[in-house]
Amino acid sequence: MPQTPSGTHRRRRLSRPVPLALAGALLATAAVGLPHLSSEASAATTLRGYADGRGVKIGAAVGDGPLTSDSSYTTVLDREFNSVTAENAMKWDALEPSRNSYNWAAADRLVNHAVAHNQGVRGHTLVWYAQLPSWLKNGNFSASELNTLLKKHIDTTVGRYKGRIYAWDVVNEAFNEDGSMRSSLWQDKLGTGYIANALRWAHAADPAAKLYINDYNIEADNAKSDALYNLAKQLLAQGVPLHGIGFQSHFEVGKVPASMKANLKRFSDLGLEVSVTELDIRIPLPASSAELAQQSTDYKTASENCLGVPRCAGVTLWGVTDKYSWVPGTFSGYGAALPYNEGYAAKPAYTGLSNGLNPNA
Ligand code: 9MR
Repeated sequence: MPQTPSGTHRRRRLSRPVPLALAGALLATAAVGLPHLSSEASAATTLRGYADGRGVKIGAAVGDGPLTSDSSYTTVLDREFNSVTAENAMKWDALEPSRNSYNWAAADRLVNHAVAHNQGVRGHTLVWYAQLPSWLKNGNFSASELNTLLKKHIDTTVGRYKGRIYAWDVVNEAFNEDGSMRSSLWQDKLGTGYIANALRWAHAADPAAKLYINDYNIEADNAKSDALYNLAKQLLAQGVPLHGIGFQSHFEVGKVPASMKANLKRFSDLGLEVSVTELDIRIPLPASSAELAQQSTDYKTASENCLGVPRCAGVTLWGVTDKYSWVPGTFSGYGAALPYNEGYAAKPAYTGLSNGLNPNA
């Protein structure tokens, strides 16, 4: 279980003879610093403890609301996760709501929080069809203007966080289910070449960041993942700086695809990193105990499907707790998709995920 009592640990320290000033300092720390003591005490058996031990990331998408207002949330986030992704704060509509007027506050808050808690940051996302500011979406820009705007967006955003973001989802959700390219502002005006350009610009802005193409419903071997595989192969052959593929992994309980591990492996065999980037496993509500048990198995299987493949960089969940998950708002009648319930109790899914990360489980 993730909760670990910290009292014993503290009392033991204070029972040693210590100078008065130091004793006072320790008492003061004990009064305000309980989460720190408890995170140290439980480090080996937390999700992040297991992930650190394997040299991989266990991440969570973080909303600015809970980050700034819910201390139970940050306690779990900082104890259990060694990586964070901005759920919305680094999307174009959040960063540049009106043209040339930037709002970095929420994105900066997350990056600063991560640095303070020794967490890596995955950047999400630079080029997407959705969450574009209306000045951009409705601006009737020419192809050459759009190219300039996209380059500026990438230079500015990647440049700002240079050295502090270990991986960027450069291109998000570029494909249709049948493997054709999805119609978008970028695809329609610039053609598929926007993908290589975006990757090159991002690489110039931060040569150390791993650059990803990210999508959903590509976890199985299917028409969409085949199309992405072919594009990835082409980009690599052209020397385009593509370093990884992000498998979002928004699953329904009992439906982790049987071909997931083999499918991730074929990308890894190209020399690419693979990451699970947005894992959640939704259940029709109310969730039965059998479904919660199946969800636990699914979390274990999904995480092992990545970690069992060479070059798996880690697993990120799309949230921490059912309290703030995007699932019920999008899939009517579904929810309970994350390892913590709304009251921050660890669900069976926590144990499944933990066992998936623990090489000795
Ligand atoms: O979780 C995000 C939600 O708060 C936003 O309203 C939504 C807007 O499109 O985006 C959600 O995050 C998405 C992510 O950026 C890309 N993959 C799918 C995620 C869930 O919709």
